[in-house]
Amino acid sequence: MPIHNEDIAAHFEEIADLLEIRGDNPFRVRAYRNGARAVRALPRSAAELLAEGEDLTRYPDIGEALATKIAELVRTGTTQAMEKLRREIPPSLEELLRIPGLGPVRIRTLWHELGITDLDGLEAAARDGRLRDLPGFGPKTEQKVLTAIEEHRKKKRRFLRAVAAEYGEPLAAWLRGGRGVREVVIAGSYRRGRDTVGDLDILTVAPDHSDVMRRFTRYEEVAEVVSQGPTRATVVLRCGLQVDLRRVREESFGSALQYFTGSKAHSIQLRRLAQDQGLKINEYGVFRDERRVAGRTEESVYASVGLPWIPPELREARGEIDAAAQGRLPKLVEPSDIRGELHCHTNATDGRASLEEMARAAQARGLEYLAITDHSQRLTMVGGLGPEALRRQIEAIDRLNERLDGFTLLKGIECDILEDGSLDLPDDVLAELDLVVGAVHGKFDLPRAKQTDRILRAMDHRYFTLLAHPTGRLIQQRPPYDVDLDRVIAHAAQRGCYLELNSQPLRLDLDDLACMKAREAGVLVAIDTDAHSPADLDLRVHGIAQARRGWLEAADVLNARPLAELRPLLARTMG
Ligand code: DGT
Ligand code: CA
Ligand code: CA
Repeated sequence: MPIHNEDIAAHFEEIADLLEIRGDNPFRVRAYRNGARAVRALPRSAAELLAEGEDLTRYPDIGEALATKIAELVRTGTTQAMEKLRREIPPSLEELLRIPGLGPVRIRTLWHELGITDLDGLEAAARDGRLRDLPGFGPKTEQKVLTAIEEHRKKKRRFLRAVAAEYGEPLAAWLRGGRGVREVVIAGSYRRGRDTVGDLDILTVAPDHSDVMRRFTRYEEVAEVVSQGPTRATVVLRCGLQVDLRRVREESFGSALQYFTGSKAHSIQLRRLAQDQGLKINEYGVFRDERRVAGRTEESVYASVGLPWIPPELREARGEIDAAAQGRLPKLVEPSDIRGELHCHTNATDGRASLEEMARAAQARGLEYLAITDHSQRLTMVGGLGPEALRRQIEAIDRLNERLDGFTLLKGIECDILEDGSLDLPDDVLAELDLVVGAVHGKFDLPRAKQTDRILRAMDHRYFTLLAHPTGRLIQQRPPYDVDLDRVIAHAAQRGCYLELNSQPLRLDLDDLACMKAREAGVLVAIDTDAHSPADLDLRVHGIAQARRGWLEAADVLNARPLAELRPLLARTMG
């Protein structure tokens, strides 16, 4: 059974959750959470690396203890630590952690005092009024718990795009090995580049006698076959991700791809346009009366109604059909347009590689420049830089730049925006930098007007260049802070500074709609990776997908500029 890095990370997180419920040592809990992060940051599958005899302790943040646990998990599918916890603690308790308002301490109380081990038990107890007398609870909490359970049950679990890719791409590759298979494409929201997906919709072209459908239902990671037939099947993978497979004929491939890529709203608009022209579009083809006039390729489907092919990321019924009809579809930004990186960390703070390692890694990826933007002093937990430490880094960068050939390190800082909108470092040291990336890392709960003023004030600072992760959202974990983003965008346009689209799979912040607004306002967006290790530089694909959903062209992207064009754009913000 193959084990993905995401499985290993989830295993460690589960251990951390269970340890917390048990009330274990916080350092041990943190060690497992850091372990999960270190595994997610690996450049390749841990199982493959081990099979090749690699020593995992060579990778950042992986010590002997963690490496041993990873090896045990890869070898046996579990760890003794987990098995021991599962004997002590009902694993169903973990789901209770997903209920807002219930932390490990309360869950332990529920378990010890009332013997509650799962959601049904909790719901029954709340309805019977048995929660209100527990220590740390009350009638209000009881009511909140009931509402939260209801919300939780309604929510269908969605998967981060990066996680869906980790499971979906190997499955697609496996299907490509089937007899006579000509095409395998993951369609649906995944192909449209959405930041989360509900399920995967895979389309294949293969002859009737192909084994592709059986290959699908017998894939080793399938936990449940929901339905199966000669042309369609649905399975659920062990990780919980549902996958639909449809086998179509070659002459229908384009129409089926168009149909199953969606979005539904886009396809409805397209079909309406077709109807006006006496055509009928469905998943089998484009028809005039009963005669098929198109459908083999997606291009032919769009051409049949007089449109150019529309990139999947745009298919959200946000004006793309009109734009296509009027010949003003954007020429969307591509990975190869990116010339440099404007936000990254080194081991001077919470990054895991040295200045030189980060520079070499960026250069190896074809970039022309890399801005070093470690954290500022306010973030004491990660050893944020004060003026002296920052000056030492500036000198180190100057020295390294003399040795680098055809590549330039830019001097920057990810400077905390304090509660009153001032910056976390004095002007005299900021003045020595090429750029200042401002970021909010605390006081997320300020009221809207205060939060907005705080950020606008920071942007007005004479050395402010770029606003990092402008809304602070963590997908499915933390909502954006309450801020008037329209005003932030308008202010950036007026002030002549820039906004970031952070490519970390959990952030993707700015999101697609905000990118559209930034573009309309003429604000350049930096598609950054916020890399904490060399491998993180590859996260940009996710940011690019989001940027494309936001209609961004290379001309709208700050770091699509070569260094010579970038320099004056940065200088303009620096005093
Ligand atoms: P998801 O899975 O929630 O992230 O979003 P999608 O867009 O992948 O939606 P899904 O999996 O329900 O369906 C895949 C595609 O199939 C969808 O994008 C468009 C197409 N589709 C599904 N149901 C309908 C429908 O009732 N009408 C039309 N025109 N298309 C549909
Ligand atoms: Ca889907
Ligand atoms: Ca589906």
